[in-house]
Amino acid sequence: GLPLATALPGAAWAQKKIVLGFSQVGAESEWRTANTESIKSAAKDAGIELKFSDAQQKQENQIKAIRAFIAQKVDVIAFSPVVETGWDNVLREAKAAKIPVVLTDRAVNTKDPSLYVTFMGSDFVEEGRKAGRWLVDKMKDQKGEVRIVELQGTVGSAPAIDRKKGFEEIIKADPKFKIVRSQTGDFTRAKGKEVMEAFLKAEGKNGINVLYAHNDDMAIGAIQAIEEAGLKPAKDITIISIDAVKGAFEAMMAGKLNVSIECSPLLGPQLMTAVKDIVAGKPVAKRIVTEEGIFPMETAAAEFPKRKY
Ligand code: GZL
Repeated sequence: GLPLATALPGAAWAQKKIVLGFSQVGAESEWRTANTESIKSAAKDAGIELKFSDAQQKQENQIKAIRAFIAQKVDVIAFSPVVETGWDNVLREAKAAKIPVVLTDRAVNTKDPSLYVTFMGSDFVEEGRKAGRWLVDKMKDQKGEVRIVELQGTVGSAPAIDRKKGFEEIIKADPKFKIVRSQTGDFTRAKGKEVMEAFLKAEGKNGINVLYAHNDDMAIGAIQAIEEAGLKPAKDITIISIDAVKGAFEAMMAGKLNVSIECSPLLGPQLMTAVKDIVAGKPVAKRIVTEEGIFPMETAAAEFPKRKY
């Protein structure tokens, strides 16, 4: 008789390749490039065809990309929303086209949670709390006021809103902590340096005790500004940042950064598992939280060889 393979209907043995459309925020930070690398390599390992778009941190480019994925009738759409609001219309178009949507890394602010299947990423409020708790402990013997400047992430983005909220929730317990300046550095090294220069000019060389940066790239830019002002980063100004990317470990090993709170970009494998489960019609948790640690300067050299991003 016929060899078995030719007897089976096409679909049974030549499984159609899943097509995933992914709209990425941009390439603004070390974190982002590590996140993109994780997604691309996980798609390859999973045998999923990836259509990838870089929005250069512009919401309108993400919306255009999502519309293109709908037109191409991809199996699943995933994206990391650059800001929290303004997504309902395009998500309703995806729903009308019966294309499931996965949120990775950042959340959206919507009244209709049926517009996405799951949101996987860090708890940014907790990251802010961890930064606050580390500072409260570091300054426990400090009697006078602790003057803090804050480099916020992209205006309107979930990490910027939530990291600020978590940090303030912790430091408000003690009136000695004062955020004297707070401005966005848009998660980039260049803007972080530029804004820190302005903070130093406004507050004077002895007017700042602490820098709280919402990501390592802005902290690294600020470190350059602090050194150019003739101050010692991590000594004259205590520096706390978030992500724990390679650049942060290098700065900590050079004694220029005090602590980095981990925010893992390695979401690729979890995303591909969720995509396969969705296509297979399996239930997927509405919220998948990534587990993360805290890395102070003292442990940087020992941890560095183990880091994956
Ligand atoms: C956090 C991510 C943030 C990083 C920044 O999950 O959205 O965006 O903290 C990145 O480095 O630019």
